[in-house]
Amino acid sequence: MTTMRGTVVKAQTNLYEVRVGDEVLLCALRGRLRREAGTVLTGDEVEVTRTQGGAVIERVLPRRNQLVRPPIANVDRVLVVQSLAAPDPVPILLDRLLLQAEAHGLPVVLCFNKVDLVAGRGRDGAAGAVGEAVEEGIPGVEALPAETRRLVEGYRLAGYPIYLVSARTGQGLEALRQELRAGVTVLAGPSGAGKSTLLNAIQPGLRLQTGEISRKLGRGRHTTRHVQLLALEGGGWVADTPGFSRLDLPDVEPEELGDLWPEVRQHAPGCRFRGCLHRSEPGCAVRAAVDEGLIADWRYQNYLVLLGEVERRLEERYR
Ligand SMILES: Nc1nc2c(ncn2[C@@H]2O[C@H](COP(=O)(O)OP(=O)(O)O)[C@@H](O)[C@H]2O)c(=O)[nH]1
Ligand SMILES: [Mg+2]
Ligand SMILES: [Zn+2]
Repeated sequence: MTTMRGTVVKAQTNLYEVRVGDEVLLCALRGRLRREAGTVLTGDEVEVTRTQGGAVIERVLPRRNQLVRPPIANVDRVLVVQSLAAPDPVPILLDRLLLQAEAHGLPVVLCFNKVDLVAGRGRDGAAGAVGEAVEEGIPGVEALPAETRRLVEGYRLAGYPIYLVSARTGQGLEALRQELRAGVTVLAGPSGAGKSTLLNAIQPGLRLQTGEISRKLGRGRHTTRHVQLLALEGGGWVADTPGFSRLDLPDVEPEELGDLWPEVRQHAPGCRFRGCLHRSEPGCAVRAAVDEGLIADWRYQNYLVLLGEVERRLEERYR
């Protein structure tokens, strides 16, 4: 009996769509896999064999990572979508969302949407060539209002790949398509940021299930949500359900918070003391980096706010 290797693109109750090469097989589970729920997730790499009636999943290969909401395995990146206006970005909420992604060990791509609503209000009054992947500097960023520029540059200093796009005008979408063309992408971001619109603009015909709808489903009698991977024409897959709607802090110790904060993580090895919280300790390389403008001051201030929150949570636990 030949064993084939495939990827689960849709998990239903005891029935799975598995992509094997160019084919999608509807598979049942081999008996021993059937005993507990969640043994097979969308995104799982599996071994399947054909049977008289169809095909069965024989084995699930080890997962690289996994999310609970939505239930999905082997995610390659989280595309965090944040609108530059309507709704306005709230940086510390975005920072909390990024912490969730970091805590799951997932690479983040940051997408600022609705650039059409703010471009042209910057210093020189003209929209520049926004939409390039940002590596050195941010093309077009000078066309943005100063406050938006500070926001975007803070995350650039953090090291996140950044895309400035408009799902409405199509600005910047081609570069974003390129970024998503391999592997599995899960979207995240506040309601109203434009996740559904963006995905439909990237590939007309795709329909991202909105956060609103999935929350309603989640409250219903059958709380199991069936997440599906949608194939992008240029390659790559995107989950049809956004993730990370909760903004609670990951369960970390105070001295671990910096590990989840890329620009703190980058500079912390230079601190004089191990376990430095980067607050007021002498010889702190993170504070030095803030003073030198290598870390955005507002990002550092948000780090301190969330550090305080982690500490308070710890105190309450021992009270
Ligand atoms: N001006 C503008 N509006 C947008 C853009 N993208 C989405 N929208 C609008 O923002 C609202 C929320 O979009 P939606 O895709 O439902 O957001 P989601 O909750 O993140 O899925 C809708 O009214 C969209 O038409 C954009 O690039 N520019
Ligand atoms: Mg939506
Ligand atoms: Zn330090």
